[in-house]
Amino acid sequence: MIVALAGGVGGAKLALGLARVLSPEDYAIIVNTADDFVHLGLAISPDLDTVTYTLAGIANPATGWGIAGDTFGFLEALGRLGGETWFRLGDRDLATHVERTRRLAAGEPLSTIAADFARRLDVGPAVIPMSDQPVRTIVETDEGGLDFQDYLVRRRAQPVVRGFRYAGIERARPAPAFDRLLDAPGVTAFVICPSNPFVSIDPILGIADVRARIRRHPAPVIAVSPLVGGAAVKGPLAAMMRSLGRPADATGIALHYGSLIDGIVVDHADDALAHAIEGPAVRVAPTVMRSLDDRIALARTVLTFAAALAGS
Ligand code: FO1
Repeated sequence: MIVALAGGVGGAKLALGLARVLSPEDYAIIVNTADDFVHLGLAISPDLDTVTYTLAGIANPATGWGIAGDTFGFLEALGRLGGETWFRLGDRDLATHVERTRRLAAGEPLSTIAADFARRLDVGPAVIPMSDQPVRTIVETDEGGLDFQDYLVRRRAQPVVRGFRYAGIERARPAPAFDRLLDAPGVTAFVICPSNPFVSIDPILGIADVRARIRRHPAPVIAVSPLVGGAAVKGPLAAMMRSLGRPADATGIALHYGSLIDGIVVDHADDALAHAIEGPAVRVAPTVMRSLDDRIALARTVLTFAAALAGS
């Protein structure tokens, strides 16, 4: 059983590659929910939807989020009424948010809804939110604390980042299916997908004693660096690392995860950095995923690396 930890667009690419090489019953994706927010009165879970749509093969290929070919009639009509249109909700995507909001209000746990949506979209592997309790990333910036989507989308990640808070994380517990996997002897590897460590992976690791339980589990932990050649493949990560005084490259990622990881996969562009990484084993391989074949090749690299570390 392979357990992947993923956030949004970057993580979803490797999550798809793994889905192509693993049988569904041997694979689960734990998804960050600290990007979630209530917008227009709707419960929005961007990373859950990005992973689910990507594995269902319906994600917008240009953005990685939202539904391919979606229309925006609702948003146009909302704009005419003076409503908030900065967060672009497509008409088909809207159905997900409306139905999730209804089922949450009826008292259903987020993980039950996520599992049902994945099943209805013919997604084989388990798509599991990190927690059924709300956790919200607050980005501390030079303008004060900003809700995550405000920072990333409305402000286009312009404010300078000073730190992060995860509101509600003290009360959060791993979702039941995640909790079971943390103790499952059948788990043979944990894969930290190339998502932003601060806003996509740390919220998952920061829940209760998740980090300690992963560390204690005998399965190897493999991370794929989301930074290639000192730049983030997607999103504001390199700028975040710099404003936090961290090396904005794969060595900074290895330092960030520290003793949690047994191995890290870095791109050929960072071959010269490989020797500077102390602690985890390093595998140099193509990590930029442009095509489906790239996603599958990286998945195979990760699984081969994990097997080698498990055997050692
Ligand atoms: N990201 C944007 O940069 N602009 C948007 O208008 C936007 C809308 C959106 C709608 C639904 C959804 O599931 C995701 C959406 N995202 C948008 C992406 C989202 O903000 C980020 O991908 C995650 O929160 C970070 O991984």
